[in-house]
Amino acid sequence: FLKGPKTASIVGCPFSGGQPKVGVDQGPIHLVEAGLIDQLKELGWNVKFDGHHQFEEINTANDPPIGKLKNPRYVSRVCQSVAQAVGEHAKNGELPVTLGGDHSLAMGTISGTFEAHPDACVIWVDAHADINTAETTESGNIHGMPVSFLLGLPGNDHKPNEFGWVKPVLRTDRLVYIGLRDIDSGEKKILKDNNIRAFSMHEVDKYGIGKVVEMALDHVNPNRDRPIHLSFDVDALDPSVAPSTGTPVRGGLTFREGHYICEALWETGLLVALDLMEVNPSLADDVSVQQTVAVGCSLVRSALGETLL
Ligand code: 6HN
Ligand code: MN
Ligand code: MN
Ligand code: MN
Repeated sequence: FLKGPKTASIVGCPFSGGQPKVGVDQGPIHLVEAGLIDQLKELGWNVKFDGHHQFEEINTANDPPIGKLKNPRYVSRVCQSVAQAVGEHAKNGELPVTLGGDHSLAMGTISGTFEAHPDACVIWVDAHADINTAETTESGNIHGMPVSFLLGLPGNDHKPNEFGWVKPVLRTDRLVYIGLRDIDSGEKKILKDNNIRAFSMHEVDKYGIGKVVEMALDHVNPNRDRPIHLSFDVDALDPSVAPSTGTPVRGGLTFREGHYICEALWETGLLVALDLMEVNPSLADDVSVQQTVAVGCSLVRSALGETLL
């Protein structure tokens, strides 16, 4: 995949069960309505989009919490079906672009990627580490937990059986974070105890984004030969750049820093899957929503080869 697959498959996931705020399920619908598919075609991609992913409806009344975890059955089943969709596209040699929806979906997308690319690495761009375990989670919101499930961290022994299909496909040294600035105390301990490499906004300020991306790649992909899965939570960007999202945190990536990450990963020729998560069009005024959706589309274009010159 020297310059990446030529077909991108859009996996739109109108799903919000991993967190409590309504509206994030409308994210993918807005991104597609804003013209993302034609924009990618204009970049030379063959784009497959067969409508937004359909989920089995689960009556939340029949889905009481298990331990602290909210909507556990619903989140699990949706993510399992997303894993299957992404896995199939990836095995076909296509580049799956998953549009969220909340970030619990990455449990599915990354599981799918590893089915096709067992030696892949993950670059997680986010204000948050999303690495709480079933024990450490304070909110019970599963969008704060997908990474711990994918790593198979201890403390997830208490992970409900419903999530038994999530295999520990990800190794701690094949994961790197960029953009962190709001980490729960339990998560800080997990990052330390497991020696997980993270470039917070402090490191972005200190070294600059160019150096940070290079160091991140040196860590997870020293020989630049491993397939890359980029999971981009739009709340990694500063709220002034991407206001319409459920858990905004000030002090985030600038417009250019966010785009630079996408451009630099495209340039590696190793990108095999992309997630764009947590766009919530119901959480702001019309102008802010339009701005956030437009930024979302342009991040995807950058990751898929749009250049400035
Ligand atoms: N996201 N650490 C918090 C929690 O609820 O566990 C926030 C998680 C945010 C998740 O933005 O994808
Ligand atoms: Mn499909
Ligand atoms: Mn996230
Ligand atoms: Mn986040």
